[in-house]
Amino acid sequence: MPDLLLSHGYFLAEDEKERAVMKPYPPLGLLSLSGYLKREGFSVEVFDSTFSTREDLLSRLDAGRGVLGLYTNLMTRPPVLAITAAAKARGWTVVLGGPESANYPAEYLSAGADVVVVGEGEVTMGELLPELASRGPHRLHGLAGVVFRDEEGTVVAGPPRAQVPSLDLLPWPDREAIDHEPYLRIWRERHGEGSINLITARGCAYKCDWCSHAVFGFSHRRRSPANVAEEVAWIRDRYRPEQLWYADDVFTISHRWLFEYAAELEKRSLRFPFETISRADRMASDDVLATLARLGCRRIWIGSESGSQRLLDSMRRGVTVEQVQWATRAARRHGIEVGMFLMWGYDGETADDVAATVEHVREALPDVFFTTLAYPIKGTGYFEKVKERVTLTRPWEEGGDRDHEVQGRAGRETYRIADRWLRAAVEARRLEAKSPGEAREKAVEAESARLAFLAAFPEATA
Ligand code: B12
Ligand code: SF4
Repeated sequence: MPDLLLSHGYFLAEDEKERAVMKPYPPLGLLSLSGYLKREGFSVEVFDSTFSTREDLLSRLDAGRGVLGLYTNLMTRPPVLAITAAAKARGWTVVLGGPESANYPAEYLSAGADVVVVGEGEVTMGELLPELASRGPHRLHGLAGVVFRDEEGTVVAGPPRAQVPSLDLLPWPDREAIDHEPYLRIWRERHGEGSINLITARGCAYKCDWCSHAVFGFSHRRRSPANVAEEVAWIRDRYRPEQLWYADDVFTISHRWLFEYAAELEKRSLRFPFETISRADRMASDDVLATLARLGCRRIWIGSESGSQRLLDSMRRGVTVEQVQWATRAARRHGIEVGMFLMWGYDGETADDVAATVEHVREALPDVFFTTLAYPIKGTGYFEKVKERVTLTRPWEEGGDRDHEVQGRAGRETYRIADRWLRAAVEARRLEAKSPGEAREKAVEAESARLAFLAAFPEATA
C-alpha cells in the first residue's frame, strides 16, 4: 500500500461537453505533488480518473486502505463528495486539496473529509503524511496550510503555508505516474496532433474581480527559462507530442523571461507549435508577438471579457478595449490566431454594454471566441460584491459555483439571445468581403436577435 493514493473526481465519460471538444489534459497539480513526495521518500500512486470510471476507482479503494488525496475544483464537487464518502466507508483517511476545497473547508470536512490542504500542496503534504500517521487527523494543531476538525469537532485552521521560494526547487511533474497514451491517442484521433500541457509559472498578481486565487494567492513565481526548456526537451524525447499547451495564467507576463526562454529553446533546437493564454496588455509589443510566432505559437487566447470599458474597469481587469483590439490585430499580423474569452452578465451590465461587446468582437474579428455567463466563485471580489443576491439553483452538495445565480440579473435565456446576436453580427462581418448576400442575411439575423434581446433584457425594457 503506498503512503498516499492521489486522484481527482473528473471522469471524461461523465462530461458530455468535454467529449464534444475532446481536448483532455493530465492533472498537473497531482503530478507535481507526486514528483515532490516521491523525491522526499514517500511512495505515491496516482489513480488518474480521467479515462476511468467511478467503479474502477471504488475497486481500487476496496483493495486496501491508507491516505487518499483528492484534487477539487468547482466542477467536481458532487463526484469528490461521493468518492470521499465511499473512501471513508472503506476506512481511508481523506485529504482534499485544490481551489474548491480551499473555498469550502468546513463544508467538505462535515461531508466526511479528514483534512483540507489550503494553498500549494507539496510541502504541506510532505509534513502532513507523517503527522497523520503519528497524531491522527484530529490533532494537527500548528501545522501550516491545513484545516481539520479537532476531537470536539471544532474546525481548526493552521497558519498559512509559506510558498516554495523558487519553483526550480520543485521536481518536474511526475508524468510517468500516469499513462499519457490515452491522452495522446485521443488528441491524435480527434485533432490530428498529440498535445502535452506544462506550466512555467504559478500564481497571478492581477486582481480581476471574478478570478479565483484560492491556491496561489496574488503571488507570482516563474521557473527559470533553462528549467522549463529542459523539461520540454524531456517531453519531446519521451512523448513525441506534435504540440504543447502552456497552461499558465498569463504566459507573456514577463517579457524578459519570454526572450530568455526563446533563447533557451533555440539553443536546444526545440520548436513546437503551441497554444497559450495571455492578457492583451502583456502582448502589446511587436517584439513579444514576433518571439511567440518564432517559437511556434499558433493560437493565443485573450481574456477580453467585454467591449465596455466601464464594465472592464468595474471588473478590475486592468486592460483597455483598445489594447485588446490592438493585440488581436497585431497577433494575426504575426500569423498567430486569436481566441477570445467573453463574459456576459457581470454585475451592472447594461444593454449598452452588451451592444459594446458585440461591436468590439465584430471589429476585432478573432478567429474563435467563447462566451460564459459570469458566475461568482466563492472567495473572489465578484462574489463579495453580489453575495447578498446569490442563490443556489440546487443543493450545495449537488452543484458547484457555476450554479450560482445572481438575483436581479437577466436570465440565462436572455443571454442566449445575446449570444445569437453576437454570433450573427460577427459572422455578417466575416462574410462582408467574400459573400455580400450571405452577409446581409446574417446582418438581418443579428438585428432580429438584437431586438429580441432588448425586449427580453430587464434594464432595457424598464
Ligand atoms: C489549466 C487549467 C485548466 C485546464 C485543465 C486541464 C488540465 N488538466 O490541466 C482546462 C482548460 C480544461 C480548465 C478548465 C476549467 N477550469 Co481551469 N484552470 C487551469 C489553470 C490555469 C492551471 C491549472 C494548473 O495546472 N495549475 C498548476 C498546478 C500545479 O496547481 P494546482 O492544480 O492548483 O495544484 C496545486 C494545489 O492546488 C494543490 N493540490 C492540488 N490537488 C491537490 C490534492 C491534494 C490531496 C492536496 C493535498 C493538494 C492539492 O497542490 C498542487 C501543487 O501545489 C488554473 C489556474 C491555476 N493557475 O492553477 C485554472 C482553474 C483551476 N480553473 C478554473 C475553472 C473555473 C475552470 C473551469 C470551470 C472553466 C470553465 N468555465 O469551464 C473549467 C473546469 C474544467 C473541469 N471539468 O474541471 C478555476 C477553478 C476555480 C475553483 N474555485 O474551482 C481556476 C483556479 C482558474 C481561476 N483562477 O479561476 N482549466
Ligand atoms: S483573470 Fe488572468 S490576469 Fe486576471 S487575475 Fe486571473 S489569472 Fe490573472
